[in-house]
Amino acid sequence: PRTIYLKDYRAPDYWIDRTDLKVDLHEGQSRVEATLSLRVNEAHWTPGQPLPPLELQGSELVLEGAWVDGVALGADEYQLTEQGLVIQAPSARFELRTRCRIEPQNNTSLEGLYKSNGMFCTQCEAEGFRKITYYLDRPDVMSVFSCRISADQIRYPVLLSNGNEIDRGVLEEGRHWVQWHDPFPKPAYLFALVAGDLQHVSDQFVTRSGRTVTLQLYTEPRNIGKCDHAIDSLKRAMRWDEEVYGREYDLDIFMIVAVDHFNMGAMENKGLNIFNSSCVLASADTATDASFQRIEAIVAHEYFHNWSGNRVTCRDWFQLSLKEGFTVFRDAEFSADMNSRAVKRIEDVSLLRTAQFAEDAGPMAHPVRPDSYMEISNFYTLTVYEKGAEVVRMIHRLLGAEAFRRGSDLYFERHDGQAVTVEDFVRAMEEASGIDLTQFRRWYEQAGTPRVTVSDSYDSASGRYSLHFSQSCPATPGQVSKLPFHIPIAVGLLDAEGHDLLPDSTRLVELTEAQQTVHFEAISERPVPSLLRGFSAPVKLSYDYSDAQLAFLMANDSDAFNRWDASQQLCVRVLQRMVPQYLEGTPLKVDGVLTEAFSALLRAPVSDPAALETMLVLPAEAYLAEISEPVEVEAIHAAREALANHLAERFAPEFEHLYRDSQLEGAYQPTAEHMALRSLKNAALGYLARGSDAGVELAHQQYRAANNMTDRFRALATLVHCERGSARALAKSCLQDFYDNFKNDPQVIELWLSVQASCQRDGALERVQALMAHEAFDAGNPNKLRSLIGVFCSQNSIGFHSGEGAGYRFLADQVIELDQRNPQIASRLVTPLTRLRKYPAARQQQMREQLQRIFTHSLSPDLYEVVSKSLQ
Ligand code: B3K
Ligand code: ZN
Repeated sequence: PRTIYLKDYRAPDYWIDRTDLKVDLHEGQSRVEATLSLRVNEAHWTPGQPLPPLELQGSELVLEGAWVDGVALGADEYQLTEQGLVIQAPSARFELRTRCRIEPQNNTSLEGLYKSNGMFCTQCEAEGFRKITYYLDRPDVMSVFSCRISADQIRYPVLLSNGNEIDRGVLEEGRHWVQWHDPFPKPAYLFALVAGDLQHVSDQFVTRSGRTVTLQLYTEPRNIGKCDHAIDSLKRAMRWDEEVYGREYDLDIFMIVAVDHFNMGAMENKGLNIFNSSCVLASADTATDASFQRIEAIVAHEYFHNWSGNRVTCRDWFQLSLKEGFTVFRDAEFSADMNSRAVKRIEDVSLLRTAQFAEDAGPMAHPVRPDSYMEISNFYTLTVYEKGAEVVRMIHRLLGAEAFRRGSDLYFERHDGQAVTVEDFVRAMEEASGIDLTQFRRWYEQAGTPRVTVSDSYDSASGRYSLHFSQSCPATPGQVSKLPFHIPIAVGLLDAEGHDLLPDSTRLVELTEAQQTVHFEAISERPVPSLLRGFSAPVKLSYDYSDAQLAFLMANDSDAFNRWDASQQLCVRVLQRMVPQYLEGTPLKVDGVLTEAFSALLRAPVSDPAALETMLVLPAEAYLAEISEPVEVEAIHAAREALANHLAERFAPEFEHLYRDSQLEGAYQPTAEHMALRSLKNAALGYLARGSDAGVELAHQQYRAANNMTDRFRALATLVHCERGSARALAKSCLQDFYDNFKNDPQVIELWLSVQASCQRDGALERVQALMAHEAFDAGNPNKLRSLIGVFCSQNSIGFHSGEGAGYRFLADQVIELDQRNPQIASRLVTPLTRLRKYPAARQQQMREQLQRIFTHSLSPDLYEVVSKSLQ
């Protein structure tokens, strides 16, 4: 495959003002007729000169005919190439009609038009539209679409596309048609079509200017009882975008469709969002709190794209973070406003530190705005999404909420209906605020996670406290040396009583130099610094705290995020001291400071259950791996287990109280308060089951008595993951019971697969292989692949790395086979093998051998790019 470079960007030679599609759906061959109103790009052509050739992209299409201004093209008047269809334009404006055959029922890539459980649906971002018809399949070509769908009336009573339904009728042979028109010009990646035997729930939203919008959620009839939460979330998101960004919805109807086979979470097609069922359907009996919250966030994310992505779209795919980073920032703030702000921040930062930092340190590291790619599907990454959101968050912090809002208003107004760049976004922010972001732009250009090292000094005579900062950034592929970043660091200073010493409690320090010292005057005593409050920049910051200082921050910092961070850092330290003990074969010891800090935490009255729960969750093995070099898999696991067991034993009475005090009466409610109590209760349950057989029995009781999926599933997971002998038989019978009760519900079965895939007890690989042969597994469904194979390889470190490379061989086998059917998923699933350089030599070699074995096969561009870069 070839490499595409940002520096080679060139506007298209033609524009497509109108796109009229006729899609004739059949069980065998479907037909797509496309009529395009083309107009030469005047910037590339002067009258009198020959017109440039029109090169349309197309893939897996069978061309049946092409007509220019109504006249059929002869065989010598067009060329079919590897990329698509080339014709000579007759004039500066003309109409091209093409007719193609496609076979959606055989499309296993889930890109373009395909079938899921008997319904037709589409996924066009980034380059799937070219699998539907010949087109200028690039985001800077924006067109007004209409779409007439025809299909069998019995099998496909519901026919949907973007915009408004404008007409419908019946045809011979039991067929019918519906005509849709979308008045807003859009790139092809936002096109969508759905045909199926679907039911829907309907609601309304009145915009602040008084327009009534119809809201509909379509799904297969069996799921109709699982739609309310998504609709409620949608209404909250619509209101929030009006209040916080002044953005109103623009069509008269907004539709969501739930689809079981989907490569990603969801897709923001104009007026017709398509969702992975697991990211939209929920009921108390079948969905956990975590999935209720994820649904709220994703529904909001896709809705917010209507402005940040659809009304203002991307010029080219290098600008992907323009819409994704900004929209993730928007949905994170929405979730923070709807739930606990601190907990949302903690969850997002945990993900960033675990997975995005690992990406930044791996062979696929790239800037938030990449400057080259082979396959764009590989760049829907944590860097583009989550780090991109952190970059927007830093702009928000540097400008302040008001100037940021002026900036977003300017951006939306100035670029409405355009396909623009990250630069356009940053410039709007600069112009609206008067703040110079020249150096800040490096966040978009340079890959890698910056390191910030901090030391301090205090002069008691003058009352001057000084912080000395130095920053650097490790080399990443193609970028050896980096220039200093503009890094906002929120700093607080605590006195000996734990009170903030600074007048406004927090001061924003702006680092711009490689080395920089900042002074604080009139500081009455030597303070304990609270650094990077709220995680004000996506960096790795280090300051040489004593254990006692971390315990002090954990108890006293006024910044909730930093209280959590101090507890994590203290745990990390203790765990990192245990790793060499494990390797030397000496007993693992837990430091007393940590025990005391937990004692204080657990004996204090519970003011914020959600925040307390985050502190009871020990740093994940994946995070511990990210900060280790080389990664000692067994030692990390043993250390973490030992620490958890120590806490379980030491604080059994406290956990018992927490468990009893967090019980909820009455019907399940997915409210923030109830979710917080349930999460705290279930964290306590985990420790209780570690600590005693009575705790195991408690988990079993909870499993049986639960009136909601959160409590039931957490109890099941506790039993499955518990190392105590008394848990074995109970885990087995509950897993069976769970399966018997929920086997017809795909979302619940995903949970069932994932809890087993993540179980680290001996024989994990064999259990996963056995599950692949189980009727519950379906290798054609990405959710099932992710819940079983994905979870095993990325979350079951002991299982994946054990058996002399057996786990690596297993993953390579799966990826090789999957690449034939679904390259996007294959290329994502292979990720754990690409982290080979983190591991000791023997494992590294075993991982490399498997990557090399994959590489001997004929690969999709997706997998080729990831594997070749990992082997470099
Ligand atoms: N924009 C889609 C992602 C499409 C991925 C294509 N490979 C979902 C989202 O970010 O909202
Ligand atoms: Zn998005």
